[in-house]
Amino acid sequence: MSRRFASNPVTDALRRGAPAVGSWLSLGSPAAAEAMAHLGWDWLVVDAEHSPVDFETMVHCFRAIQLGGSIPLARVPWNDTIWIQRTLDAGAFGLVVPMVNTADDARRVVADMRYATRGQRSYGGQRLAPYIDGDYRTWADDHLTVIVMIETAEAVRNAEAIMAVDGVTGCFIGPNDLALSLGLAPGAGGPGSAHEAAMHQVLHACRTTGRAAGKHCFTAAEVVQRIGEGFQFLALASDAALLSGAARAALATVRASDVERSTSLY
Ligand code: 3PY
Ligand code: MG
Repeated sequence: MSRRFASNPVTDALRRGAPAVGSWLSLGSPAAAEAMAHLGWDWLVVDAEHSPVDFETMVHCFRAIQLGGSIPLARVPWNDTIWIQRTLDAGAFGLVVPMVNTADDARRVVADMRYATRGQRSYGGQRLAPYIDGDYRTWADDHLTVIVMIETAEAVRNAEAIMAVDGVTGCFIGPNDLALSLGLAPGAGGPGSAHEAAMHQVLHACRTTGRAAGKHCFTAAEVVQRIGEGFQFLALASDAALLSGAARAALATVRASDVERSTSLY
């Protein structure tokens, strides 16, 4: 018997001020989603912005994530009505929407994620209905996780107005695009930098409005640090980065052992 959801554990955690830690699926692979899903992540995001994933593969990833006991979210490529509708119809429990720079942008996200009369999502998209306790339409309007990405200087300036928009669950800082927008190289930042100050301005806006602040982190140590600072929606790296990081470290151990050079069977 599959699990039925009275609410959405990710939205619930963020609304009560708790952290929710997940990772990014950039490989567009249901096999990778399955390998990640049973590890205990609170959520996994299928990334449709920077990966070649198509809708059918996305549904397979969502199924693998749910089967493994995690919650499937997705990042759409843009703040676009059609992408938002199709990705929700495919069965996402919530969306991460890039480049939300103004309160109007955020209002469009919320409207696209809710059925009339609360929004303008077209009726349909019932793939999740068998897994929902009660009616999917009202469940979706009340419980989908709505995460807007803050990743430009303009969005940082407007952060409080964006976060105050009714229906927004939280934000997610894209550190690389934010760096570019500030005239820095991707990966730039650190204590005392303009990049770090911008992130703390966003955190403050979230505190003021009672929304969850989030960020893409590239190390476990940073996830721990950011939770301590009050961030809640934290992504740790991605399937691609974790795979290549573990492979690089394992291979380096073999290469460093000298066994290849010093051993010959013939
Ligand atoms: C960024 O760093 O710009 C991102 O979008 C990370 O997900
Ligand atoms: Mg980005």
